[in-house]
Order: sequence, then C-alpha cells, then structure tokens
Amino acid sequence: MLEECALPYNVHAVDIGAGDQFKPEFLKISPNNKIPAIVDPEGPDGQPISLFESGAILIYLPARPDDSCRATYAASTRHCNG
Ligand SMILES: N[C@@H](CCC(=O)N[C@@H](CS)C(=O)NCC(=O)O)C(=O)O
Repeated sequence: MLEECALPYNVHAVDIGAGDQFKPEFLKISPNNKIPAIVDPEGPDGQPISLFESGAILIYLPARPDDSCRATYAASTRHCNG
C-alpha cells in the first residue's frame, strides 16, 4: 500500500524468530507484538502516529491528512473487480 500511495518509507526488519517483536521499543509501536506496523512521522495535526494491524494501516494510509496518497478506495475497488 505504501508503494500504491507513492509514499516514501524506510523498512525496519523485525526478527520474530529472535523475539524482536517483544522488545519494548517495538511494543511502543505495536502493542500486540505483531508485524506489520508503521510509524507515520506526519500524522494527524502533524504529529507522529504509530499504527498496527494490517487492516487499520490499509484504512489509514489512503486517508492521510495531507492527502498525499494517490490510491483511493474507489480506484482499488475498480481494480479488484477487474
Ligand atoms: N491481525 C494481524 C496479524 C499479524 C500477524 O499475525 N503477524 C505475525 C507475522 S505474519 C507476527 O507478527 N507474529 C509475531 C508474534 O505473534 O509474536 C494483522 O493483520 O496485522
């Protein structure tokens, strides 16, 4: 979805085999200790926001406050429906 939105991003590897998901710094971002999770440094009111759960991330990104995402639900629906 980040690619579809043409949003810049950095990938941070979380080695769940090594238990990285239980580290305090990751739990601040994803309290349910699961990937995927994102941090948007320019969230609502210009403040950083962290999100976890893929469904929440997929809903949030196209609706970002700065409207920078080029993907829309309507376009996605058309694409999925062929
Ligand atoms: N409902 C979550 C499921 C995410 C999930 O199960 N992630 C797995 C990897 S695919 C995970 O982080 N497992 C680590 C753990 O449970 O400790 C979502 O859709 O984001």
